Amino acid sequence: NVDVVALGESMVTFLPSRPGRLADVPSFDRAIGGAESNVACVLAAAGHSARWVGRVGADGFGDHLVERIAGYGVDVSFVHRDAARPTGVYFRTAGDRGTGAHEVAYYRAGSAASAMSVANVDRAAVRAGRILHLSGITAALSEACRTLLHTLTAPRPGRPVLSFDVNHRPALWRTAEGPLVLLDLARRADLVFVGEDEAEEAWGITGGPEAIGRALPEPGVLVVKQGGRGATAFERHTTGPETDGARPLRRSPAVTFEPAPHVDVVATTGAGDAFAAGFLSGTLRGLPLGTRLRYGHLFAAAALTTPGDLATPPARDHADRLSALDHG
Ligand code: KDG
Repeated sequence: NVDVVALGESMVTFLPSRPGRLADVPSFDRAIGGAESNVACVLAAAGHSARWVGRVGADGFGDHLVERIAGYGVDVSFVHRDAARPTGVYFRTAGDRGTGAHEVAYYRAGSAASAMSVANVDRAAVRAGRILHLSGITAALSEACRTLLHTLTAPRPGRPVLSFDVNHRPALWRTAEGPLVLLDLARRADLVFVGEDEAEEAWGITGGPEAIGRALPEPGVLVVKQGGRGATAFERHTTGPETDGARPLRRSPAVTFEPAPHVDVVATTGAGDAFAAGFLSGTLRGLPLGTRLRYGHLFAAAALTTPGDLATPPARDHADRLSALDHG
């Protein structure tokens, strides 16, 4: 049995050799990306067992992704190779120093991952973990991927804890339904990660974490990321009898805010994934809500201070010391 299974598209990522507009950057360095496999890699680096389920082309970029992700200690034995479709890739620029804005150019339409479906994904392998981690990116890839997520998030006995990172990527959606699809998926999850800015952009929610909490009353744990300021988590304990085994009648919420440590940001990409991995690591270890948020911040700090998506998280004893120090 595995701690966490993450399903989604991974891509070869091209990082700029210099700052500047996409139009001007002369060369790029190859790295790997993909929100869900990022979470799996960071969790594996933090000592948990993780599996990534995805689909890549039968091409060199596909080989590179599978080899690199396996190199983190992630189980890749349920990754399918598609002989007819390519591995997705994307290019990005360095963040503007003033605004942090950067350009992203995706080349992933019709990719192998966009062909993931209920017919070709081994659902038993996906459901084999204690936690199943999914994100809204997959829902944007294709109709078949949306149906797959719908199936995987349906309530069913023995379902793993469902962790969902909203990951709203407006550039990927080709229908206007994106925000509604994301809201529906978030409502089916047990644990949801969403940025305050994302909730405003996707759903027009402007009232901060409390308002997001009101819009998403279903998940047992809701984590609202508030950028450099910190993050707020709501945990709703079941206190009453359950209606049909799924929806508790009464819940007593606990709310915790944890400020983020100050770091000199090199690139924000991958920070949300590292945050999710840190929080999930704390969850797997049965740590209290505030400590889970601190782990999220510590893991995110590592990603924020590297140019690529992925950074090695602090070692467990180091993270434990840092998180306790912070409290003192
Ligand atoms: O969270 C980081 C991801 O955004 C990046 O790796 C690329 O998966 C990606 C996406 O679809 O944007």
